[in-house]
Amino acid sequence: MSASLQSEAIRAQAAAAGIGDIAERVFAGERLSREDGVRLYGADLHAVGALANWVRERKHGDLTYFNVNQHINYTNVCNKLCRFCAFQRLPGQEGAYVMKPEEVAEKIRAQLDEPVTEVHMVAGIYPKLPYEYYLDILRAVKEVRPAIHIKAFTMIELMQIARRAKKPLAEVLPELVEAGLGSCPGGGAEVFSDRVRDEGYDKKNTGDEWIDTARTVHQAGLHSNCTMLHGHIETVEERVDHLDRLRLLQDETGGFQTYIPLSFHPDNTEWSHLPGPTALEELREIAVSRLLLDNIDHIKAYWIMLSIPVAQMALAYGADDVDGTVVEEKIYHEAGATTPQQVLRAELVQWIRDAGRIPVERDTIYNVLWSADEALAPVGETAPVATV
Ligand code: V47
Repeated sequence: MSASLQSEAIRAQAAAAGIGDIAERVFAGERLSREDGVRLYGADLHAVGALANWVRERKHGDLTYFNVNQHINYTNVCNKLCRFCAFQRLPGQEGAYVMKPEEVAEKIRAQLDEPVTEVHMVAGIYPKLPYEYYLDILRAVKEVRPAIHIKAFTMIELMQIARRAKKPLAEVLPELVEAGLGSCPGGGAEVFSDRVRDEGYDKKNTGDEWIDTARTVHQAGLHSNCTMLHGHIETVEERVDHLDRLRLLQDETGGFQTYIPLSFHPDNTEWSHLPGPTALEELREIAVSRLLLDNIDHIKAYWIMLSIPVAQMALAYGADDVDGTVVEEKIYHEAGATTPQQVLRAELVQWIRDAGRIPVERDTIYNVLWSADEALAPVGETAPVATV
């Protein structure tokens, strides 16, 4: 279908769904308001999805990004007692663990035969861990695999690390970078609303503190991602407020690379009576975020929590990234995720192709390493990266 026929079809679909005015603003490249955001949550999903897909294709065409990564959760000990979390353990509780730096190194060593370019390292908040521990685990990773990009520490962990260092975060970040930190993941943001925080995670830092920390990270020259944990007790207005606050910080710093809607998984949590989002709600979350977050380049459909079929659908509802090979995932699997712990690079490539998109292997900061699109990078069946 030609581009103008496509936008005519979307225009008609949007008009029938009562969001014709929003579609016109999207086509004109205008920023959508909070009120528009609330309306998008109430309108026909497929009309919202078609509009989001139009934005996705204008930004990225059919390109769909993935990476070859590995997750390490260095401790599950945590003092935040978040009601949505099945991963946390108290010190001494059965199943509680803290990895020694050598154990972290061993996890990296075990993947040396794989073309891994990123380690994603997040964990609970265990106040007994000294500042040096965090530097040591970064160094341990780099010693085994010097070229790997370390994406580590949520804003919540960074606040804890600075507390232990007894220094402002702005002074701590260069030391973490010196030890190997490359960028920061987007977790720990949950929903910024104080109401939701009071009910669900009142020991966690506030939304304002999360935003201030992300600002400091970006001002230090580091990129980060951002997230929202949706599908529990939050309202539509609270979701829109969360997205708007991310958008405002992005206007200021430009430091966010990717937004990832995280679908709440209820099993083994204090919120196990809640159902969690349906696949349709997950697709809407992807679509609304693509439309509201006009200043964030990428929207990630994190296959681990969505399932591969829903992630494939999400590539037609606004998402352009699917995360990576992962290897060993604990946070969602403890909370009932039934997806595999790992997919192979070739499988990721195939299912992106099966969804009608063009797979592009990226590094953490979106340099293209390999693509099925010859114009971007050499075509080949394996990534041309030697990361050891
Ligand atoms: O902060 C915890 C969430 C986050 C549950 O930056 C849960 O590329 C659903 O942030 N159900 C950590 N979600 C993971 C994270 C992440 C994941 C993938 C990619 C990136 C990235 C970041 O997971 C936590 C919390 O918001 N979480 N428990 C649960 N039961």
